[in-house]
Amino acid sequence: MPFIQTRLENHIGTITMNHPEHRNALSEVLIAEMIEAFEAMKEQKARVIVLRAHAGAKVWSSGHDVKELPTPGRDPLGYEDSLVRVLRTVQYLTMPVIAMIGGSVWGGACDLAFTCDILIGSPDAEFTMTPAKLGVPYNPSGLLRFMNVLGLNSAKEMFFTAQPVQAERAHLQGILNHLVPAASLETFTYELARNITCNSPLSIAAMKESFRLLANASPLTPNMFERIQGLRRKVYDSGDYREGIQSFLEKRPPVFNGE
Ligand code: LCV
Repeated sequence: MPFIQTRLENHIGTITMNHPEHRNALSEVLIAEMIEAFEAMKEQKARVIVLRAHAGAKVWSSGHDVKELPTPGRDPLGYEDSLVRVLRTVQYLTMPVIAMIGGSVWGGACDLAFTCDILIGSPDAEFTMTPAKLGVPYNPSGLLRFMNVLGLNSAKEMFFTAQPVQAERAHLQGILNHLVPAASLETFTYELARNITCNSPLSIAAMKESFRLLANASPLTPNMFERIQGLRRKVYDSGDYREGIQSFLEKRPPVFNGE
């Protein structure tokens, strides 16, 4: 049974995450199917893609598959990590991706949703950024994305508290482009998607890539990059990182001692 279902109608692609048993955890298998689906939509000249969870999902996605996080000593969000690869796929797609969100969104799934171009949510949507709860040092490109979407202080609060941002506040903070009643989420989303399909795909593709380049245009000297990597290595080499994963697997709250 595929973890990803796809549909393409009138230039509107739909990619549905469908692994309810594991709350749509972004496992390597699910992500491989998702990347394949995005690339197929590009081949078939979709003009816009809707990324959603299966009908009735209480959890849009529970984020990176914790059971697939590497053992301490290896970067948990390295360039070739499957989550980081699908984020790049979405960014480099020439057509807009709309995240249609009902239910809770966790960790790397927040980054996946924020990497989409437009987010439309229902009142039960909520966003929780979990690295601090797992002892994971989030990566610079992800931190920059949250800074761009939320602004520095709100991004810090989301990462430092690991507390959910509910739909209302997510809309106020600009995470959600639109907050609509659950009953009209699908109609509203596809109406907006249809709008996009009537516009020039060439113009949109050029503007999407320009937005990407401008949003990432933060000068980072090699020294700055190496300092960040050194800070991150200390964390993913730590007992806290080990404890974060172990506590999840043992279904108990983590006990961090900062070493
Ligand atoms: C593996 C899972 C997961 C899962 N991985 O259902 O951003 S970072 O840096 O933190 C990054 C590293 C990241 O994204 O990390 C992952 C962050 N995600 C989370 O912390 C959310 C973890 N999941 C949960 O808190 C709960 O599963 C929620 C609240 C999403 C749903 O709770 P619910 O009671 O409905 P269960 O917890 O019973 O989960 C059902 C099954 O899905 C697995 C979970 O282990 C369980 O499997 P078993 O039935 O085999 O025990 N599962 C859920 N999320 N991210 N596996």
